[in-house]
Amino acid sequence: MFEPKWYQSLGLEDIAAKVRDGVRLSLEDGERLYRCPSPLAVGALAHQVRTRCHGNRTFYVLNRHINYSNICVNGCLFCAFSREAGAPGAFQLSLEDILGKLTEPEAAAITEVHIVGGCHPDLPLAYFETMLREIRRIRPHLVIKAFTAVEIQHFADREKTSVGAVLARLQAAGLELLPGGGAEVFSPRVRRLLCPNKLSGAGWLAVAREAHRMGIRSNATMLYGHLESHRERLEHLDALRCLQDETGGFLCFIPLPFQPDHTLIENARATTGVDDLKTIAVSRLMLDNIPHIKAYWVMLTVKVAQTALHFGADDLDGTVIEEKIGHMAGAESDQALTRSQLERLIRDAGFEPVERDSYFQPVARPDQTEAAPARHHPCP
Ligand code: V47
Ligand code: SF4
Repeated sequence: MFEPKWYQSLGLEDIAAKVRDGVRLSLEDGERLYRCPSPLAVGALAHQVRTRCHGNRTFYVLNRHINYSNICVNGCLFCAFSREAGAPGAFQLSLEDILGKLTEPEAAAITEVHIVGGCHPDLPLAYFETMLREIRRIRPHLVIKAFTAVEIQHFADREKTSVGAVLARLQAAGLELLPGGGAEVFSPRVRRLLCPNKLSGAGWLAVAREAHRMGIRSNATMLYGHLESHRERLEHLDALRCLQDETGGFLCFIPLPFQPDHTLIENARATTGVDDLKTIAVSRLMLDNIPHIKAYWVMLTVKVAQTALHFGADDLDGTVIEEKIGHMAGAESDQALTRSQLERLIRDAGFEPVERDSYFQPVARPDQTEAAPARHHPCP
């Protein structure tokens, strides 16, 4: 609801008019939204955009996460998941372990598998090609969303080949989409302090650009709530917006609140609920060309994720089944949600739940009330 007097009293009438008219927001607009004392006003603007794009629909997916290994050469300070090879807690799944996770009864109805790991020093690209081919063989209809831009660049470096060549081999083996991890914040200042060994922000964007050029769609994330400033968050969003203008390849953006337990960041604290909701809303408002904003319940908590549906988010991710990266850093959410739990959360928030596939198309299931037909929305 556009309430001119409300926005006027907050000094945001020009931003409200831009949102109403579909005009792109500047970084300074973004800073003013972060400074606004009323999270509800910022949320209402984002809700306007979300409703214009998706109506009353909120998406979820039946999916399963698999981490093939946590052995990683990068040692990012914010990461409680990774281990050096041979260290206590280091793991690496066999192909049988991975296929077993996809044949267990809990995974029977999933339409997507989300596979990521650390930057493993020794695993050759052939291991990942076999993994994808075997998954394709046993579950031919599953969409395989796998390997962050950071892993893809690591495979290319290890094989002494190009990112394009790696992506082509993985695509031939069954890779369809890249998940959005590894982006953190692109700021070189923050990366120097928190993840100096990791692929740079420019490098992350270059891998996404190459994937999009090859027809591989991808997601994007932002890890927030550690050392970064609001300006650095907004610059991160702007870099994604610019690449999206160029390629149109991003499907979804996922703000990831930093989970501080067992990390190497001193005096780290969890984000607050208001920062989480404002960040969802500012993301929706700044990213005027990325269609979907995901409230990832694993890291936001289920309650904040549900509330985020009124602050610009239109997707809840999905069933997940098993999660390590957030939980090893203290995430308090459960490991899994069922379809009926997801639908209840969405309905209770006043929205219409829509089971989607990995490309955000509604899934029609013969055993369910028919999913709503795909409607074309004029934005993003
Ligand atoms: O790549 C690492 C981040 C990412 C912490 O694409 C942390 O649909 C919070 O990318 N606290 C993994 N975050 C999660 C991810 C993701 C999740 C769900 C859906 C999708 C998608 C992507 O989590 C990592 C890293 O950027 N991360 N440590 C931490 N302590
Ligand atoms: Fe490795 Fe990713 Fe953890 Fe960094 S965030 S240490 S790259 S697993």
